[in-house]
Amino acid sequence: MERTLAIIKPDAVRRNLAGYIIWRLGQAGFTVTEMRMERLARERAREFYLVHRNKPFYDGLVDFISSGPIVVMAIEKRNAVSDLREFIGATDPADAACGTIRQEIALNIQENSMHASDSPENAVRELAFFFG
Ligand code: FUP
Repeated sequence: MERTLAIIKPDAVRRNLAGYIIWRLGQAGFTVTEMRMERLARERAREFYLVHRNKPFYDGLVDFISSGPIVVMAIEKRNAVSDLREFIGATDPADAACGTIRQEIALNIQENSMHASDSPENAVRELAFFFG
């Protein structure tokens, strides 16, 4: 079993799609072991996305992720990290494969509905960031 972090982003929460996404996770064999709805303060958002601090989209990303409630989840499955990345799809919904969450519901490259840790090391770090 492997653990990873998933976030349902403000664009999806705002459109009442959180329940649908959680249902889809269950159908795909992911187990939600911890879950909380919260609104990220700007400073927490800046810290979470620190690796992107020099990217041109950093300020917009921080504004967006702190613009409304998110749902943070600890997810468990065999190969959870890579399987969840596959489940959410490519960053830009225009490039996301058929059947992925981002292809189905993301609005654009910024408002892309979900986050998933991109490596086992980042999964450990991001789980600690939200769940201690
Ligand atoms: P991902 O791991 O698929 O979420 O994508 P990245 O780590 O590359 O980017 C993190 C977040 O930054 C994305 F989810 C959305 C945002 N982003 C933009 O807003 N514009 C870009 O050009 C690239 C990423």
